[in-house]
Amino acid sequence: MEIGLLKLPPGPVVMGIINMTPDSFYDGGKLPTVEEAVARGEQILREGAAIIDIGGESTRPGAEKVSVQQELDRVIPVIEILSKRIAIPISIDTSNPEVMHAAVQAGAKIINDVRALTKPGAMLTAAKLRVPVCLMHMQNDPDTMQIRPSYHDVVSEVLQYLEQRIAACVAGGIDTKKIIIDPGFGFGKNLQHNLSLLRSLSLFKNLHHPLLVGISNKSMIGQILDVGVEQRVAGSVAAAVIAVSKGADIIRAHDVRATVDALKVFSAVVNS
Ligand code: 7PM
Repeated sequence: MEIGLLKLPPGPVVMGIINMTPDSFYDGGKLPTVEEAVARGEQILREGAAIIDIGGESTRPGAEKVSVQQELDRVIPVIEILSKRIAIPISIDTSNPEVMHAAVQAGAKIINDVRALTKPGAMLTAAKLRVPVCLMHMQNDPDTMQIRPSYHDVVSEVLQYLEQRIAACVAGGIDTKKIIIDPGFGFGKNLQHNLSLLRSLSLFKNLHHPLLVGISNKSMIGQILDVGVEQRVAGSVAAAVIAVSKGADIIRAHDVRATVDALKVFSAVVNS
């Protein structure tokens, strides 16, 4: 797949996650060190990911607010080291223009924004940086999004939002070929909303942009299985396979090897 000038391997690919936050699903409670994060990045690479996503802001409801400086301190040293050591592109999970700019200077190749470039200055900064951007749908903000998510028709409302954000970003100078879209599983959605979006995921292909899906370890899987976050691997992999069967191009995942293996089985069947 090609996203602007960025080349990715053919077929659906996995985006591995490095959470530089104290509430990462992996390092319960403590902030990973730069060394730990770099080691995690090298592991993600070995396990077959095509992209590494690095974020320093927790978007969990009730998470402590981090300043721009804190976010920079968390992610920039890791991006500087990893971008020199590994061949796959790094994406920066941020909504702040200062972080976008510094991350791309440090070697990041993709901007992944759960707020779809709605913060002041974010769209202009992304346009000037000329890197691919992922626009994600979220209802309300991280603190309030899970209080009472409500839609008349979740699928058409998320589609309409992404259509509007694509149009705004193109008008704002972003190359349409560099826009990735994401329905934002779990971001202002209850279980029924998430299931409706996954069931109807193929409709997002009508927007004609690469489609990214992040379901890995989310509460959607926890609710279906009634298990904690450490027991969601198989459920997450199942959801990833369903997503690619409906046209997802990029799967954002914590358990990279398991997800890569599942997508290889999927692709073998499709290409046979
Ligand atoms: C706490 C709560 C920690 C939620 C981490 C999370 C997505 C994303 C995230 C997604 C895109 C997580 C989320 N989720 N970016 N960033 N799509 N594009 O589960 O679904 O990792 S953060």
